[in-house]
Amino acid sequence: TKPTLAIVGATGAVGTVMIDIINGRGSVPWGEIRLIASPRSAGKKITVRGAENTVVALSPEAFDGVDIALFDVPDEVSAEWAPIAVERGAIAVDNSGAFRMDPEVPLVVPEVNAAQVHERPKGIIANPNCTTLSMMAALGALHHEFGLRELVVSSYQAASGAGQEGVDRLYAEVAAVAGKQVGVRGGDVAEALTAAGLPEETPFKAPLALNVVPWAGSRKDDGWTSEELKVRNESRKILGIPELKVSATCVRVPVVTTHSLAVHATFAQDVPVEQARRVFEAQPTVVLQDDPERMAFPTPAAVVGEEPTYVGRIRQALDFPNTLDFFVCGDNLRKGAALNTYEIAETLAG
Ligand code: 2RA
Repeated sequence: TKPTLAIVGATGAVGTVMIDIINGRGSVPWGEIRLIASPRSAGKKITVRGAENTVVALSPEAFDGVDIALFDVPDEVSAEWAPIAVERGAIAVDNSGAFRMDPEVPLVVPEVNAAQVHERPKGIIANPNCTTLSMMAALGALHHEFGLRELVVSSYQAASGAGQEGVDRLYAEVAAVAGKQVGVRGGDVAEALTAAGLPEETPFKAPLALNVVPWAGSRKDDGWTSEELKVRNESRKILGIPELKVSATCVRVPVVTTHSLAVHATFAQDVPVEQARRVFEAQPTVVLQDDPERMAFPTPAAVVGEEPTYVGRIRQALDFPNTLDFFVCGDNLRKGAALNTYEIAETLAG
């Protein structure tokens, strides 16, 4: 019999993309697909692969008969409910931050470390944060070939990383400044937002329209943010390089969806650009878009809704040996969240 798949958080932002991905697949290995959400959303009807599916409320019994449960819910909900799903016999694949750095929970990007799905003493597999994930297909392929030693990255993170609330805020800010002479001396952006009646409280800590904000996530020690530490810790764990030197600066930009990263990566050996290109071309989940003569390079707006990671602007660093600079774009809601989680489930199903 075919395995039963459950999606916990089926009505949320990532859960919705997950169903979209499942609907777009040519075939799926699942018998039943069970949609689970908070009691508030229970009873809602959603079409999955042509059949009407009724959302059931999160409860221990909801996991009975489930083989693989995908969690797209806040950290505290995963922390409580993933172990319950495991008790009921399921493998939990969790997209929250609750288990990512637990040494007994593998952190998986299938094109980098798929075999680790089988090493799961707690019955839980974690999906990385979207910022790390957006560069992993590209970086994993290069590491495999050339041996990564050091990583310096700056992120350009989309508003949807902060959820629907973030998207709504960005649209409201853009509407508030549209057609106005602001962002110039005497035309303060923050004042324009206040004048338009926008609440002072924002998920981005500063105006995002006509601006960039060098802050994403929560405050950690010594001036770092949670997003920056996730890039460091998760990259080390996924690539299996515990001592990898990493420094990240995470920045929010006025983009709705798709995270971008400027990557400065140092390897154990010299990496000519042509060799890097060959590695990217051989990686099925990477699309190379890099032709300076034709101004071909990836941009986040063009990558929205795409499954692969787009790579461009590949250069050998002029002043740093064995080092490449390049730019990547990945849809933070797809490969950055729902798609990678679903690919882990596909890997489990064989
Ligand atoms: C963000 N990476 O972009 C986070 C979402 N988990 O805000």
